Amino acid sequence: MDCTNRQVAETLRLMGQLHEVRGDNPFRVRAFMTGADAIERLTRGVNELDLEELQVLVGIGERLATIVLEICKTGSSEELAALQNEVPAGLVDLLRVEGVGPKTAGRLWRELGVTSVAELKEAAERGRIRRLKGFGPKREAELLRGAERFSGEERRMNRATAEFLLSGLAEVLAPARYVVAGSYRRGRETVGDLDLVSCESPKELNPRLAAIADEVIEMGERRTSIRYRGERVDLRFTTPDGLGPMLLYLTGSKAFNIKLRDRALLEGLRVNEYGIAGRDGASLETFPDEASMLGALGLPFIPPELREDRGEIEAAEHGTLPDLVTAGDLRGDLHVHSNWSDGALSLDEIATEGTRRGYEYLIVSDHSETLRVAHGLSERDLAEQRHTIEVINRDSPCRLIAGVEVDILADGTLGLPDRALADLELVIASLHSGLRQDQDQVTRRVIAACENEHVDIIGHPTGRLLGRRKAAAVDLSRVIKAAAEHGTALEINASPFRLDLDDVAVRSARDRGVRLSIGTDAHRADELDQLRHGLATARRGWCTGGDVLNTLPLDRLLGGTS
Ligand code: DGT
Ligand code: CA
Ligand code: CA
Ligand code: ZN
Repeated sequence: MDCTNRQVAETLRLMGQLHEVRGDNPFRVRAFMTGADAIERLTRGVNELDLEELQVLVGIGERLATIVLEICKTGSSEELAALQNEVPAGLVDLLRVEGVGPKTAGRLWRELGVTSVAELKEAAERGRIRRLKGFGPKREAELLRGAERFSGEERRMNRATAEFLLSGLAEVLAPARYVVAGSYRRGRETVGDLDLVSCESPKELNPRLAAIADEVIEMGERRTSIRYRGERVDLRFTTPDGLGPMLLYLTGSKAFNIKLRDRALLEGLRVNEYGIAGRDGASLETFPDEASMLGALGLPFIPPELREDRGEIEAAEHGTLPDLVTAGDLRGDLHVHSNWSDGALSLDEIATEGTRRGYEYLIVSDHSETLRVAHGLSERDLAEQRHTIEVINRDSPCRLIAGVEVDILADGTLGLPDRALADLELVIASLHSGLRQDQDQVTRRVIAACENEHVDIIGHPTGRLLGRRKAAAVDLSRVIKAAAEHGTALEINASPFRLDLDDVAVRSARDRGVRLSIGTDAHRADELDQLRHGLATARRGWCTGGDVLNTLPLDRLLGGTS
């Protein structure tokens, strides 16, 4: 199993949290947490290290190093399985509620028997929490608010978690063939549950799923649902000649399916997950793939990212579907941090990683000095960095672009003087502070950045962190208008924890002629692979190659935007 450093770190963190929920030795809890941090900071892939290297390079003890090896190999560990067995699954959810740390979760569980968010809410409503030692009515109200807010979006997985679970499933299901459907396949920024379609026999797959399930929700010949690492996985069984309709159905979205079904009904056809039947219900026609099924309905293939009933069926009818941007169109990554600020990679390593990926260019966009927590760079640092970049560019096939991610300060000015910005090849301006300002104030700041002649891109325009921090109250329609007017690009930050702008905003930006810039915001090598998440969001926003800055050749990128 090919775990990324982040995945291993997240697994260790989960183990640390579960230990803490149990009230285990605080030193053991700390060991998991500091081990996780160290692995995230590693510049090498944790997969490549052996037991001894792990102890030396990561600075962890032998016991933890053994667990890391086990996670790398199997995606999980026996100790984690034992912890999950003991701690109710709902407690992991509870940890995601604002105001609930592992200690609180553990006490709520042991002292009040609370094992889920719903039970937390109930306990708070009944005034049971205020009676716990050290809690009180104020804390109770805070927890109640947290539990109430923990709805919809916050319960959804980000794409990194979804992919981690999918790689675990791939491991146990191999060599069986199956297709991932649902919102994951449509490229949604967050995923409620995982949906798979397989043509293999249930006899073959069901026992393997049962073996890894936290809980079997349903298990049968046609469908199986399990809970795996706390998340739901739905699998539908079909045959190769019936794969088309099943995949089309399970990919959704629901709104798309309903529109497709209603449209077919007008022509006397009945569509379901098994195929197309005449109105009399006579014979059912099956299809081996989606394209042939859509063709039978008089439609061309519609890319999954568009299937949201946002006009794509009408466009398909009229032959006006957009020619969506593809991975092959992207020439480079437009948001990367180096070890000059808070990244792990040296400039040399960034150039090597870019070359390895076949990129034409990679930006180096470190923070400006106003962002102290990230060791931001001063005007002088940037000049020095620029010099190093020029030396590397002499013999690097992948050209480094001298850029910066400058702060949009709370008063609307930028974290570096114009003089410094003018010396750079590409400037990203981002909000990192004052995210709670009122709508007008925060919107004016972003617009002022759009208006600055040196700013090329607005980075992660709303500042949201999926499931963790709400977007700032930025009025995107005003920002889009200003960006169109001044030729400023808006970023699709490709980090699976951000995906900011989102698909809907991307669509309205491109409709108004604003270019989108896809940047991974990578701080480590493995994060450079996040570009694909940003690409999915661009495609969901109906972007063609021409709408995306990263498709421009270097000379046009630098000449045309600054
Ligand atoms: P999620 O899991 O909330 O991120 O979103 P989806 O789209 O993966 O939704 P899910 O897992 O509930 O269902 C998978 C697909 O199954 C969905 O995209 C479309 C189809 N589907 C589910 N429920 C219905 C329904 O009531 N009617 C129709 N026509 N299709 C449905
Ligand atoms: Ca789903
Ligand atoms: Ca589902
Ligand atoms: Zn940033």
